[in-house]
Amino acid sequence: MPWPSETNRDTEVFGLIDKERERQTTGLQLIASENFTSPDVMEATGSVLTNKYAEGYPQKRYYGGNAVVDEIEALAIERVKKLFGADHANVQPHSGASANMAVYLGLIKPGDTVLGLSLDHGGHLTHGSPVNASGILYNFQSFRVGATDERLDFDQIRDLAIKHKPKLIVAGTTSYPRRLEPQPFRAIADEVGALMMFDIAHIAGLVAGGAHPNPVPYADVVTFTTHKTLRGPRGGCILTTAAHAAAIDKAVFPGSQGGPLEHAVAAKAVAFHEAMQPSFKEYAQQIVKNAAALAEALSKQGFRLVSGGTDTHMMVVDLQPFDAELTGKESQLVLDEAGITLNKNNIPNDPRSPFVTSGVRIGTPSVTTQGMKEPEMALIAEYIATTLRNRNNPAVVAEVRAKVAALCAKFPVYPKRA
Ligand code: DSN
Repeated sequence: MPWPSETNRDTEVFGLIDKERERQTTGLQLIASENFTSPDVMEATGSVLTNKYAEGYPQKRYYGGNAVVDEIEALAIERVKKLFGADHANVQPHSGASANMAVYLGLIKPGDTVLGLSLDHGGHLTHGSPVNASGILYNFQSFRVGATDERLDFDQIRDLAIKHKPKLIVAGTTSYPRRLEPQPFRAIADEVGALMMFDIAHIAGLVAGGAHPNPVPYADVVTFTTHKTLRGPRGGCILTTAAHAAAIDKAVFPGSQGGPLEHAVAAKAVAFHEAMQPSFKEYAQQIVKNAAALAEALSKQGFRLVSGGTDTHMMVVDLQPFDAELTGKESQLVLDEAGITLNKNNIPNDPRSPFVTSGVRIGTPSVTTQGMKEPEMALIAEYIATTLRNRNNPAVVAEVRAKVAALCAKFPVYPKRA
């Protein structure tokens, strides 16, 4: 039986995919949680492995025909253990949110107290937001960044830990631009008898490339996504000490997922291989250097950097000193017109709602993959500032759009199609 695509290809969807490819490669992609995966990662993602059911784990499957899949998943596990120095890995979580929920399911009980960073101060939805299952099922208590330095305040975290006696402390962030030292979290967890989970979704690539401290030796469990700085396929992963391996595996399957996405697992294995290459270290260092250069250039343009700057791949920009009327929402929209993609983001203690915001979040993983360096960061800051200063002047915005396209043309992401 032929597939309909042999005689009547779905030009509608493939036309739209081409359009999206054009958008991604002719504009500046500055969303801190995105990246460009390699052609090899995409090939594995689009492979025949999408056809296979493989509930269970290597050598313990519920379906036949998994000899090859077992080899692929075992390879992914061995590679990621080596990359991060972990005792045990589960490569099946479909996403970071699935990974985090599996950890809660495996290590604590509904109603148990957990300590995590508040979403509006840089935490993640799955770190106890009241609208997320984490906040609905567990008693999350939140810490916040310090009022003056906008950095994690370990005295406050310790006080809250002593007061609330959490079963689990969640370290990790989605819009916090500073280094996350694992030792102080471990010390507090030990003092109050809590387990410690470190969510390194954003910084996994920096950790793998040696550009950020590795929390694996300190944490009971480490979770991450594979598609951000790590530059793999969309998906999640959990690393654990041997003591928690069985509980975590059980919580992923059968606890919270069914059939694993083995095409994604294969693509994760490819990404782990790529992250083990010496060039990935250079990549990770350059992401951080680019972020520092961009932060400095933006501050020269009159923006304020939350916490004064960045040590990582991202920065949160307070728009208020640049223009008190300008919101994150408006900035995101007009920058989109100029071919500059980023996201609106609350700044700590933001007077505006999360739908409007007084800030934007900017990251350098994608532009660094393209090969851009410090000189291009200065241009990007200039393009952002010019667009925002002239947001009511479509001609200037169009001029910036043309400059952005010209810059991107000098740094092609994927080989040109014939
Ligand atoms: N959506 C991701 C981010 O942008 O940080 C977190 O899951």
